[in-house]
Amino acid sequence: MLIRRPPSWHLPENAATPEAVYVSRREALGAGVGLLAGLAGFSGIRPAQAQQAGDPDGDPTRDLYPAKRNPAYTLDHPVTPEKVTANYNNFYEFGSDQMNYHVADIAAKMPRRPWTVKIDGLVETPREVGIDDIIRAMTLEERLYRHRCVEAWSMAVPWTGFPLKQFVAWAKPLSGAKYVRMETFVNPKVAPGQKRFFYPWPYVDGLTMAEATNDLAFMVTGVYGKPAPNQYGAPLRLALPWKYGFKSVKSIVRISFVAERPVGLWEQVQGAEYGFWANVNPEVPHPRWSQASERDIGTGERRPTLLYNGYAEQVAGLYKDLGNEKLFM
Ligand SMILES: Nc1nc2c(c(=O)[nH]1)N[C@H]1C(S)=C(S)[C@@H](COP(=O)(O)O)O[C@H]1N2
Ligand SMILES: [Mo]
Repeated sequence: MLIRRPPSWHLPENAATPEAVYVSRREALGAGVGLLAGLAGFSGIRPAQAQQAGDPDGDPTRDLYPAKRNPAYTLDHPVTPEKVTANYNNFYEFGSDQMNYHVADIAAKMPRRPWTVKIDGLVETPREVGIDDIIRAMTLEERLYRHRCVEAWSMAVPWTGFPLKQFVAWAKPLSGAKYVRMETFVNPKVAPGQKRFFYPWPYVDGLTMAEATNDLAFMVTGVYGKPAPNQYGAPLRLALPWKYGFKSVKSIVRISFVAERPVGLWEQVQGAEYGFWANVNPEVPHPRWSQASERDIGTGERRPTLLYNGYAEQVAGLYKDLGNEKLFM
């Protein structure tokens, strides 16, 4: 018999998790790091997995790191330590929030190569390109970005990658293209979360062409000055720092230029709570929790949420004429 448990997607962790578990998770991320480091090897070195296909140290683009930092992108608070962000991941293909500890280790087993990206839809020449050919055709740079999850936690990360607008120009979309749709791989053999049929895999999301060609839209290949470990969405993920994190698709295998607005995975699952625009706004609460403040997963501090996650100057203009749209969910 199938026992159906209600899915607990995107619950704020203090509501979703019994207090005891919540507290011990915090301890593990803070005081307990030393102990866990001995067991699992924080800092990216996991003895048991170092030789696996998912090891970022064996990445064929390793020579491109560290890339030059773009000084235009600064932060008003410190970068979150790698040992924290590397072990606090939202990546449902590899487990739900309640399994945060394991996401990194399960994801580490995913082979990083061969990896091809299908570029299709309204483009001059639809094609499939090897990830290394894409990365080497772009100019890598490092940017310090804030990241705000819809669950009201945040971090600040040194991503390496290339502007999405550089990729868009290279892909040569046709004039009918209005949106960019991005899709994650499907492989339940390496991604056990994809055996949970409740979710309409593959993970999909998208953005408008105007958003995609805004300077801030960034394709991530690396983090902390090296190729990104799998749990961050290797070998290619999106970063849209003014939007809730669920818009930033991980481990992308397909990028389509389309005329119709794509419906993201979260919008499909729960359209009343997760919309297309998903811009960060402290004044528009999620139906089940406030967005007025956020918790920094590095320091544990609470700080006020900023409109467009602090990037209003760069992106507010994109939304000037969209008064009737639900821009903040
Ligand atoms: N394919 C895929 N992409 C995804 C997700 C996911 O579950 N699957 N989670 C999203 C959410 S909700 C967030 S907050 C970020 C988390 O990125 P991080 O683990 O690097 O912090 O990835 C986003 N991209
Ligand atoms: Mo998120």
